[in-house]
Amino acid sequence: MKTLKNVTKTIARIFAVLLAAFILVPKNNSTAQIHEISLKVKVKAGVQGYFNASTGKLCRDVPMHVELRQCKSPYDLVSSTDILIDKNTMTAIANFDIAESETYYIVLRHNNALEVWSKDGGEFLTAGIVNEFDFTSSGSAYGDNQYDNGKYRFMYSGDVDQNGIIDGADLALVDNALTAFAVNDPSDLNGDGWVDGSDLLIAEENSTKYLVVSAPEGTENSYASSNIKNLDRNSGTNYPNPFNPTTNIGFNLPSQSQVNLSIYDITGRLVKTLVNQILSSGYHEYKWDAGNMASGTYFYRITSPGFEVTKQMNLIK
Ligand SMILES: [Ca+2]
Ligand SMILES: [Ca+2]
Repeated sequence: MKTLKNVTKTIARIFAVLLAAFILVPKNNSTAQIHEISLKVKVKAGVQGYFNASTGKLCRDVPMHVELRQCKSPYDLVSSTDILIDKNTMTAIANFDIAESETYYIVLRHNNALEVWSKDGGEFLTAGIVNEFDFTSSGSAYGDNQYDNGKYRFMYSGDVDQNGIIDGADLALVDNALTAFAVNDPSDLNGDGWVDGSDLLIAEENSTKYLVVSAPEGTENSYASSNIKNLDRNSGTNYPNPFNPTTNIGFNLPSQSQVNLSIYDITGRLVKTLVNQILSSGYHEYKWDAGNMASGTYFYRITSPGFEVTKQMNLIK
């Protein structure tokens, strides 16, 4: 009888513990689930020149910035993250800190490639699962502005200054980096670790095609504002350098602002002010004619509210 009582007690205790666990566990799970539900997209993508046809793989892991943008004008940024595309699988999972199932544009950016938007109309992405989007298959990019190597489609290489156009300014950056034997530089257009003639060839080809970002109409402002991070690093470039007797100094403005661009000699003396006024957003370029100046090192300084850069250039007569 005593034993039966004990057994009943024990069973009652087990029930009590189970009941407590049953009450507590769902609470904990539901809290955890709220944080665990996010929007995940497995992205397949590559950059022109990074694909090694003999191995069938990218030549290195590729860092990318991924954005989700609204599907309607003005295509506002919803969320963004950075990913590292695996060179073997050409994929990476972008984990966005939002949980709304919705139709979005997926936008990819790489530090030397032309920004690419996903297909016209956007993609419906579901929170809580791993969605997939393949940028390497035919017709997967908005405007289809990708390089086709016969097997995959890749983001065009060559937009070194990240202003949305592959042009002479980018070509000059690659040329300068090549002359300086730069390593681990954004001008390494094919991702093999150094800047050489093969990179110059890609820049030359793409800059003569006047390649620009293909994006829905009305995205200019959002493109510029999301580009600020890259502008700080790349803004202000002159070409040619060294020069005789003229050189062109180019820079990007994310928004309309007051800009001063001035030239100084090696002693810090102001030589010339090329511009000192309010300029519209976008790319600007000014020519400096140093025909009456002596050979030597000069500096140009670009100042704008919240931004200042000083760079060196050499006049060799
Ligand atoms: Ca460019
Ligand atoms: Ca290279």
